[in-house]
Amino acid sequence: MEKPRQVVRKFLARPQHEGVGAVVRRSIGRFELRYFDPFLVLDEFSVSAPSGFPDHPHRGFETVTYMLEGAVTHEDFEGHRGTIKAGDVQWMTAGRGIVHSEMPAGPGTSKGLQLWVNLSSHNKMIEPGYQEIQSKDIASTTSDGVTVRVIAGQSMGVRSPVCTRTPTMYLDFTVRPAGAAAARQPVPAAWNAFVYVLEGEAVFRNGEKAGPHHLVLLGNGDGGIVEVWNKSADKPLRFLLIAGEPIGEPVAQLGPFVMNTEEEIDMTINDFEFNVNGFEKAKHWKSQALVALGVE
Ligand code: FJE
Ligand code: FE
Repeated sequence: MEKPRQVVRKFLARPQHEGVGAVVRRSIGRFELRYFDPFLVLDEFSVSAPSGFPDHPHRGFETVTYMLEGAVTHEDFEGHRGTIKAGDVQWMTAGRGIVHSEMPAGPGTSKGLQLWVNLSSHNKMIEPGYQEIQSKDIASTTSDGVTVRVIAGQSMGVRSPVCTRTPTMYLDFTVRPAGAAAARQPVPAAWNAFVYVLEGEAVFRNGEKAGPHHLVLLGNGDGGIVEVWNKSADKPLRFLLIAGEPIGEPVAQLGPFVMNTEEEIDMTINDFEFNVNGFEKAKHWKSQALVALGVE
């Protein structure tokens, strides 16, 4: 019998302002949890028009946007454009450079999660790209009261088609109430792993509990499996289990630019300012979202 991973720390992600008029609950990436290798940021966002994340750059990592409610339209300086809705995921590789806008689409509030996954030094300057998967195409299965949607990696015999440059597991579990059902997931011993609760109450082996908006860091000394129970009589439990292989390199970050050294950050600021080395198309581009708002 393998030993389950222990709870190491628990954080409540409180709301803060980001972008333009948007609110995010940031867990990874805040002061107390600067970096959880290979993860740079985890934001649970909530945004309604005219607020959003207008034109901004990225370099050196990937952003994973998973929608819970409503929709977000993204546009970038290459002319790539699309809308992701509840249950859809966009896995974006910024690589050497992307400038894009991410704005809520339609009425009401759009909610979801955005995870920033770091890239190793030999992948930081790769060609940018997108993998978009609609809700209906996300692999899913149910067994013994546990349903999993596999965003990345594999679980309960199903596998995601997403290619992750940094080896990553991203699973969305729902555990039914009334029966003390549990999700059990093997995670490679060397990987860093955490649980983020979306709904209900997660119960861990040592009796530790976590409700919505809590991030639970799991220890890797024990390796083995992650075990999470739903002990509620009437409320479902929904949580994300995210894990990744640590990169183990120095991180130099300036907002949306993540490199290994300060020198590389200075070069990136220069590339962005002078529209070179991947930022050529930023020079004459403005999102339709900003054009519509009449922003000069
Ligand atoms: C960014 C501030 C930002 N979390 N969650 C600074 F707000 C952003 C940014 C986002 C973001 C976008 C979505 Cl759709 C969801 C987010 C931060 O765009 F990139 C920097 N540098
Ligand atoms: Fe962005």
